[in-house]
Amino acid sequence: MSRFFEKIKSIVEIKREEFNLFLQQYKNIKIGEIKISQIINGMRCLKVLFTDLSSVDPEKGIIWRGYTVDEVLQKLPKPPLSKMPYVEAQFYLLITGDIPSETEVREIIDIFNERRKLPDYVYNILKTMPKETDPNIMLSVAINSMQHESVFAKAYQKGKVTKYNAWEYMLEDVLNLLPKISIISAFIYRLKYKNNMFIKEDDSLDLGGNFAYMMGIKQPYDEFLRLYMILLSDHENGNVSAHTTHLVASALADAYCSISAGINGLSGPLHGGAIRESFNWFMNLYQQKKNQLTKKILEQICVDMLNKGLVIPGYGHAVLRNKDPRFLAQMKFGEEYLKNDELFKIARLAFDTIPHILKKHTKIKNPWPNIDNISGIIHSHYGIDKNFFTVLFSNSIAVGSLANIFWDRALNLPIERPKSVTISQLFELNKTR
Ligand code: FAM
Repeated sequence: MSRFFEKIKSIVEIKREEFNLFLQQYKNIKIGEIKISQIINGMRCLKVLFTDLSSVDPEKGIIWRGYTVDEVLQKLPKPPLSKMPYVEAQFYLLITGDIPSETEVREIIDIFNERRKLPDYVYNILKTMPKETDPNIMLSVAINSMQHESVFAKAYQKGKVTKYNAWEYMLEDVLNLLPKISIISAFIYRLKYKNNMFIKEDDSLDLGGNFAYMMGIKQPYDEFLRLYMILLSDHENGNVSAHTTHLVASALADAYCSISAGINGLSGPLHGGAIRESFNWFMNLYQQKKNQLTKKILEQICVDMLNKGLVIPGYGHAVLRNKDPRFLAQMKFGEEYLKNDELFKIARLAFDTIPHILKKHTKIKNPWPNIDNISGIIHSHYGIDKNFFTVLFSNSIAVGSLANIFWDRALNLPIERPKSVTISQLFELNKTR
């Protein structure tokens, strides 16, 4: 039994007991009220989900297992000569709750390297898909195609899964699947954009380093991939993709079905597509104005957009009420490596200009740039096609979502089934108040 497995086993035993005691004691405590507007408006701010892996503080931003973005970037172990931590270290933190030592990260890297080989049929399926297929859909199909390999699903069929051991089978699937996602993604990238010139993995590299290497993109893109995959790994499990993964898994579906559903959840322009929207906006500004764009012109463009009722892409947030530290971390990377990139210069100008304008519109609760603001500019600087951005998002959310569904099984969370209400029921409820 590996040291990692032993550690997880002991944490699960302790947490499970704590969780059950907590539930017994507090299950009838009320934690809030529900307004009709919240039911209609996407359940915004309703505290109805459970995760122990992270929470979003409106002022500090995302807190992973008690650590802020800056603390995680500072404390997690890093590859030699790297400024960004191992993605494997973030996975370890999310799944165990502890900052790993070098040795503990090494163990995860070795587990991932042993398990990342793809079955041949995955390559064949990808090669035979229509060339117009969206790369993120290709990723979802490839993951689904491996579903019959699920250790959890096979054990369930044989009647071996119980509420005490379900987590062990889920852990096997999570560890088998997570390292394969970047290998599939790199293959899709080369297939679609690089004339099918596939690059073989480098066993000496960590997940982020190998992903960039297999895409054929030079340093420091590996650094950005590590940063990006950590920053987007988990956001309190309530966004569309993470919540979908959790919802599907709640019916005791395996990790393959659950994460491919979550990845499909990234398709919409309001979630996974938001990076592209923001990138397109900056690109249009650049194409229309070239380097003639000044603070004054940009101000006027934004005022005109707001007067027309349009949203400024890459600004605002549903929960955060301060600058998103995930944006600031990417900005810092940009300041170091993209200073002369024309789009980055526009994004910099926008950061100095737009918040002041948005602040004048009191209905806009957060005038600051969000996570999606400059990610596309940085990926594109290293040659990534904008249609591939969502695949990179999928790789990132897989880290947190798979850790989350492992804990769903460890804590025996039940199938999710909220109750719906009709307009007439809402009328009736209102009459009785
Ligand atoms: N530009 C113009 N108006 C904005 C705005 C922006 N960037 N952000 C918010 N508003 C408006 C919003 O449309 C709403 O207007 P109405 O009352 O007329 O409908 C009002 O301000 C109040 O909105 P809010 O409470 O501050 O934000 P929401 O929780 O409703 O929405 C966002 C949050 C992120 C959807 C919204 O800020 C937005 O549309 N931003 C631009 C698109 C974007 O960058 N999306 C990526 C978000 C990213 F974090 C992600 O989840 N992937």
